[in-house]
Amino acid sequence: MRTSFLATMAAVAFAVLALVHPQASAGQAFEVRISACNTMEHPQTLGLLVMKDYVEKHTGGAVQVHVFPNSQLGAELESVEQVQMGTLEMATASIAPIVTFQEKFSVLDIPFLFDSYLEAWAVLDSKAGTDLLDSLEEVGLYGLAFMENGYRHTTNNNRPITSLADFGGLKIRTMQSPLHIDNFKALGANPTPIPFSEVYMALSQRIADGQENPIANIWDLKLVEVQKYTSLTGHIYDAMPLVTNLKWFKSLPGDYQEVIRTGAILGQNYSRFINAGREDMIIAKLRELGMEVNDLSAEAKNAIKDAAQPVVAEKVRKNIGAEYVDNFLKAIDQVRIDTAKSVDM
Ligand code: EAX
Repeated sequence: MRTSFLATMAAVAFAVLALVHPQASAGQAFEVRISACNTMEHPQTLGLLVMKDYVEKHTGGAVQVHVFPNSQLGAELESVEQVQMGTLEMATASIAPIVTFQEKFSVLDIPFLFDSYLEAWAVLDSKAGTDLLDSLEEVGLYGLAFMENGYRHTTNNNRPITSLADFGGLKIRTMQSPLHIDNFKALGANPTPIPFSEVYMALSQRIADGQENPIANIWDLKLVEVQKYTSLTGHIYDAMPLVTNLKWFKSLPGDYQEVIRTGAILGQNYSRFINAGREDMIIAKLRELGMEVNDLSAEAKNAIKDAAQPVVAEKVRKNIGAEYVDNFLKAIDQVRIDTAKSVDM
């Protein structure tokens, strides 16, 4: 009797110790389910697989990572909601749905914010980007990394977009985002929000003339079958933050948290490189399959920027405060200055 009481007390003490000593991970096992809306071939999903390998290897298999593509566990918004409620461990989502949870991310929805992928990555990896990820803690989430989605371009069935005027009256599918809708209204288009999983169907049934997405999605969704033109408008750079439930993540043993954080960054970088590296190849394949793909002149891009950027930026300033936006713009300037300095002889 007495022995068993002592044994119970010892077990309780051990359990309490394990709680207050997050390093004590021996013998504990965890399952991590990640919800993704993209296909298994999309760069961000491939990045998640890199993370899976790293995490499983460096925890000796104690943390098992399961990647669910194609919105199998729900669309982006619902998946992040599940993570917030603690019924799902992780999810990735584009900036637009993330804005629903933390409005500060809307600074990234300002059109033509970054001049290149390298610039976008440098800013997201600077304090400006990590501050954004940290701000998710205010809503019970923990931001692990910015998986890549890429520059968003416009496809449609009516005409190649070579100037601002070509957007006129086009019915364009957008994400369910007030800022994206404002952006396309400012361009003279007729934006129609439709869920990601219904894009192909909406285009094939002519519910919309066109849509906008990065090259990887244009390819994965087989839009070549239902769209004639891809115009490389590059109006918004889009990342897909990988988020987890703050409380759940912090309850993990400290060494596992560290492995997951490192794995997420490796996966993020992999998704960036594979996406940027594949885009020209995919464009060549789209052309082979009969799609007309056009670039835009600098003048046309400037006219598009001038029509949309002030409208969206003004709204973002109103929503999250001019100071936050200005500080973010300063961080972009700093990256530009540092880049220029690095080639000064
Ligand atoms: O890769 O367009 C969309 O709705 C998607 O969220 C996005 O681009 C995912």
